[in-house]
Amino acid sequence: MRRLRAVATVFGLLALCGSPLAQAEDGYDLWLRYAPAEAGQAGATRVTQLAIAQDTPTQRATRDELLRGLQGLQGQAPATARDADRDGALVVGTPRSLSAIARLRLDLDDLGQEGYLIRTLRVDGRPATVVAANTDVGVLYGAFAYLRLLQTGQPVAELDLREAPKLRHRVLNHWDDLDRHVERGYAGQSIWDWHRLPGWRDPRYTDYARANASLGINGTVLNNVNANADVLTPMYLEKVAALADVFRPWGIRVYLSARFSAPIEIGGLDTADPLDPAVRRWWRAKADEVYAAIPDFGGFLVKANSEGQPGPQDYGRSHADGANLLADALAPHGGIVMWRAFVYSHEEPDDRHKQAYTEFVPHDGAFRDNVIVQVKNGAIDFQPREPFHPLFGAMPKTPLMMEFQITKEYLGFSTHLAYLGPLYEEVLRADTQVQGPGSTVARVLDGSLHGQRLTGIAGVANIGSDRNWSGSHFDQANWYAYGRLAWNPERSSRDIAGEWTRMTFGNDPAVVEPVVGMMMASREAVVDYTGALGLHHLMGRGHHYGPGPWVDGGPRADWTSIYYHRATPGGIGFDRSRRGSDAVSQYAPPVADVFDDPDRVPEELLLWFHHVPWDRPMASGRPLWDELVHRYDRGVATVRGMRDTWAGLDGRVDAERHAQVAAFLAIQEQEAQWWRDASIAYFQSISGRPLPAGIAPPAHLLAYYQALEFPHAPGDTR
Ligand code: BDP
Repeated sequence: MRRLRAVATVFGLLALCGSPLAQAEDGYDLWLRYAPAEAGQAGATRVTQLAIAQDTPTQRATRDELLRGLQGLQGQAPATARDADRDGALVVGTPRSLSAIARLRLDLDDLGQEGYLIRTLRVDGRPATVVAANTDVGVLYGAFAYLRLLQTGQPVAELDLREAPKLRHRVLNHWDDLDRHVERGYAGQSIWDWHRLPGWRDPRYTDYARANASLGINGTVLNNVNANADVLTPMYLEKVAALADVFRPWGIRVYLSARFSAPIEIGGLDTADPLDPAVRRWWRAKADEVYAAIPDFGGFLVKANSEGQPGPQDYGRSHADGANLLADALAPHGGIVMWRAFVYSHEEPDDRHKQAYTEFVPHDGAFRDNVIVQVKNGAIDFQPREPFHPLFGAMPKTPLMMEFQITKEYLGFSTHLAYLGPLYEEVLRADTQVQGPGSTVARVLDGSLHGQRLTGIAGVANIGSDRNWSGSHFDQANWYAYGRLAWNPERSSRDIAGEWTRMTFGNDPAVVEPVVGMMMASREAVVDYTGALGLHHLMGRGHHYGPGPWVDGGPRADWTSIYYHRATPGGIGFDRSRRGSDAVSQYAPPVADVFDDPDRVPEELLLWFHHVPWDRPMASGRPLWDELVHRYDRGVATVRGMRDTWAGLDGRVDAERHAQVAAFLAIQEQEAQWWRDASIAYFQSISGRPLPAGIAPPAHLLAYYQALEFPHAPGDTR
């Protein structure tokens, strides 16, 4: 993975600075850098021999990864063998792949198809570390876990770990178009080089698979939910099959976004009506064709009757009719349908917050067994903070999967440092209370609340062809955190931040502590400078870059900002209480009661659920207007603090990455200030209130901010 050029640069920099910390790194290696262990640890972690079978592609991938990792971490790769005959061997396999594992008679029952154990044991009388599982892929995950222990400087002398994923389908959603444009992508073009596939299999595809497998991500939807039917034509299926071949050894299945009207566009039919026999035949034949090319194809993801996409309602049919059509076609092959609940229609005048629930709850129980409904974390759209989506817990007879956004459409694209772990954790731990306290969103997802067996989670990828994959070094942490939480939604985002930091920047506590501190404060900073206290959907029109709280007019009210903040001289906020749109009643009664009451709703969500006067007293003692201004200021100040912290790490982090992060933090500070100033200028024009004492006025007049245009901002829709 590392480039020769990087090596050359290393020597150059070493000569210049004499410090190994100045080693140039471009971020391509992600959290799989396998940099030499810290002094003192190398001896303790020394693996003398690797006992592993090498018969299947997954076994060979596991071997290669372990050799690569151990070579990097301990300076020397161990010899490989089929049987351990030295003290200190790493013995890796399933009872079927390795007789040494079979002889140990380990209890692997509860590990399922993807779990693993890692134990310090005696193998044939010699001390050894064992990584065992029921399947090759379980072993692969165990191998990555073992390497992670070494990378993060954990003691490995007496190990006894067992892990199995809590969710079955852990997938990335790429919003990648076939011409390599990435919708809401801020890391360059799509990594899928469709034109050169299937002939050219870019080695990057393997590195992509390695990175995902290291987290336990086991599926990827290759194309945009705003889908082009061409991906289902024979020409593209051949390309998809080539990618599937690359990913298979790493335990990753491919899925495709299916355009509901494909039978018309590429099938020559004059309808896509889900109840039409010719349409049903077409999808069955298409599924057969897909599976002939890709025997382990995962299934379809569908965005239907949402934001102009075709769907079953075009024919007077329901979401269940549409999903079941595809489910029936995939069922003979074991495929699944991930049917999105991100729907809100043109004609519907009701609060957009309520529409998915209104449309889906009546169909609870009407979906086939191989359908899972994919629900965004909140009811609007991946805002910096949203309450959990009311569908979680409200469809006990239907499997629901989570959709998080990893790409930061609303949190500063790729230049702002915003660690999303705390956002994910906040939603996963939210208590729906549908079956009393403890009915968390995580338990809806893992199936334990309603006895679901089909479980899953999706993350809208932030991956592109930029050398560092995610557009910024810190955005790699969001891919990482998503993957780790997909494996176990109960984990703490702080622990994950620590793990990622160690693997990405090394184990020096003088680096780890401040970096984790920055990460943990960063999401709240974005909330503060883009609009705190439950404000939402305040960004620029279309491209969503920068502030646009004044956005009004255009094709639909719920694509404006004023629809959401409803600011008037008298007050601000969207009244979703029982006296307003009544969205609160979509939550279980104990939650609804809290959200309904402006005195009990968490202050962070006040303006999400209530329209209140500007002078409403807040917990701080300040009136609402002053509090809002205070939060805008606080957000900018936090970013300034992050810049200072990072500046203090100069010399402790390699120069190349340090410089880019420093430059991006400078952009973030400027843009946080812009958000703050533009927002204060706008809301002050409505509230008519003076700025609190000591608060700096915006740098420009409101008209200046309103006139800014960004015609070629990245990631826009087409
Ligand atoms: C919004 C994006 C839009 C997506 C849509 C979706 O702005 O580009 O197509 O969500 O999830 O966040 O379908």
